[in-house]
Amino acid sequence: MYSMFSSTIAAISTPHGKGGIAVIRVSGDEAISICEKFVFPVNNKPLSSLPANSAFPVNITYEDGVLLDTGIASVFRSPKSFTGEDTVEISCHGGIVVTKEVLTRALVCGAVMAGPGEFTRRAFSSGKISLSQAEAIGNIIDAKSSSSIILSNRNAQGQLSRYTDKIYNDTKEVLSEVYAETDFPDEGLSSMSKEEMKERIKSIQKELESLLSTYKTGKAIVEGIPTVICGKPNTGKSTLLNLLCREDRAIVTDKAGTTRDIITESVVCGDVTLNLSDTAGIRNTIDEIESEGVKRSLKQMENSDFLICVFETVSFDSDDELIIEKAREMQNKGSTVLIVLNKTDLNPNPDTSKFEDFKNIVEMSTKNDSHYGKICETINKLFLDEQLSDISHPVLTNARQKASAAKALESAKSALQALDESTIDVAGTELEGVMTSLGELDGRQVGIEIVDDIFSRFCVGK
Ligand SMILES: Nc1nc2c(ncn2[C@@H]2O[C@H](COP(=O)(O)OP(=O)(O)OP(=O)(O)O)[C@@H](O)[C@H]2O)c(=O)[nH]1
Ligand SMILES: [Mg+2]
Repeated sequence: MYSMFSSTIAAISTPHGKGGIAVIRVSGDEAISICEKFVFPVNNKPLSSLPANSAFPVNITYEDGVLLDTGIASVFRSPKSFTGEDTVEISCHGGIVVTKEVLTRALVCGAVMAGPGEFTRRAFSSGKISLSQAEAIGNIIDAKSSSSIILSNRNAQGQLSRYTDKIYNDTKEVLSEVYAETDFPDEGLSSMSKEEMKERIKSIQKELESLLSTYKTGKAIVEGIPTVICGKPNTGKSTLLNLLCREDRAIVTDKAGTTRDIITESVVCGDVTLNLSDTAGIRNTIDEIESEGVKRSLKQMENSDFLICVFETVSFDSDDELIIEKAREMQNKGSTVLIVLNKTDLNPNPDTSKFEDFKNIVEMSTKNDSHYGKICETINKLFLDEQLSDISHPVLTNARQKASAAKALESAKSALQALDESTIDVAGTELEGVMTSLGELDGRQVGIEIVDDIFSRFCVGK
C-alpha cells in the first residue's frame, strides 16, 4: 500500500517503568527490514518470511550479535495493521533498561522516534479510522470509569462515524438535486420537488438535533463536568467534597472560613465524572486573605457547568441570599444547579420556600456516609439520558464534536429558510456548509492544526 509517510517510526507502547513485559512498536515501509537487523525468529527463518498477522518467539540482539533479550515479535503487513502500514510489535521483558535498549536498536537500525499519538495519526491518515474513532481510542486510554470505556467503545467501533456518514450522504443527495435545479433549470434534471427537498432537510435537521442532545450525557461520562461546590462558610461544602471523593481530601473544622483556596479533584459518581472544585465559603468579609478566597469562589461559579450550592437552612441569612442570586444568574445562563439542603440530622424539615426557582433540590446530611447513594443518584439523573442506554446510539463526547454538529445544524436550518424564501442557490451554499461541518466532525475535511492538537494529547507509543 502507498504510504504518505516516508519515515518508519518506533516507540515504547507500554507504560515506562518496570513490568512483566513491554512492547516496542515499529511502523512504516521499512518496519520489517529494520527489525530484521536485530530481531531473529528462533526457527532461523528471516523476519520478512513470516506470515502476516502472526506472532513468533524471537531473539533480540545487539549489533555484534550478543543476545539482548528474548521475546515475541508480531508481524502485520499493510494494509492489515492498526496504522495501515507494515508494523512489527516486539514484546520483550519489561525492565526499564532492557526496553530502552530494544528501542535504541530499532532507532540505530533506521527507525525514527515516534511523536505523541503518531501511530494513531497514521491510522487516521491512511483512512483506517475516522477522527472521532481516533478520539474514542484516546478516551478509552484516559477513561476514569467503566461507563466511559463502554461509551467510548461505541465511537471507537464507528457508531458516530456511521451516523454522520449517513447524514452527510443524505445532504449530498439533496444538494445534487438543488444543483440540478440551479444550474440547469430548463432541463428538468431535478427529480425532487421543492416540498420534497424541504422534507429531506427537515429530517436531516432532526437527526442533527438528536445527535446534539447526546452531548450532555457524553460529556458527563467521558470528559467530566466542571463542577463547583459553593455556599457560605461552614455549610458543609468540604464535608460534601470528602463524601464524593470517598476520602478525607479537604480539611473540615467547625470554624467558619476553613477552606481558603480552591481544592480540585476528579471523582466518578455512579456513571458520571465530576471535575470538582471545593471553594472558600462566600460571605462579606474584611479579612484580606478570606476575601481573595471569596473572589476566587465567585469566579469558579462563573466557570463551572454544574453548581452544587450547599445551604444550612437554620442559619439562613443575607450571605445565602447572595449565593442564591448568583446561582439563579448561572442557571439562566444554562448551568445546571443542584441545591443541597444540608445537616438534616439537625433540621429534618428544612424550609424550602427560598429555593422555589430551583427544581433540583436534595435534602441530606453530608456527614452521613449512607447519604452518598442519594446524592449520586440525584446527580446521575440530572445528566444521564435513559435513551442512550441503547448501545446502537452514537454519542458526542467532546466540545469539538459538539461545535461541528451545532454548525451543521445551523446550516441545515438556514438551508430550509432559504428554500422557504425561494433563494435556492443560497440553500445550496448552506447544504455545502452542512457537509463541511460534518466533514470536520469525522475528520475528512479537518484543518491540520486541529489534527495536530488532537494527536498531541495522546501519549508517545499510541
Ligand atoms: N451536624 C452536622 N454537621 C455537619 C454536617 N456536614 C458538615 N458538618 C459540620 O459542619 C462543620 C463545617 O463543615 P465543613 O465541611 O468544613 O464546611 P465548609 O462549608 O467547607 O466550611 P468553610 O470551608 O469554612 O467554608 C464541620 O464541623 C462539619 O463536621 C452534617 O450533615 N451534619
Ligand atoms: Mg471548606
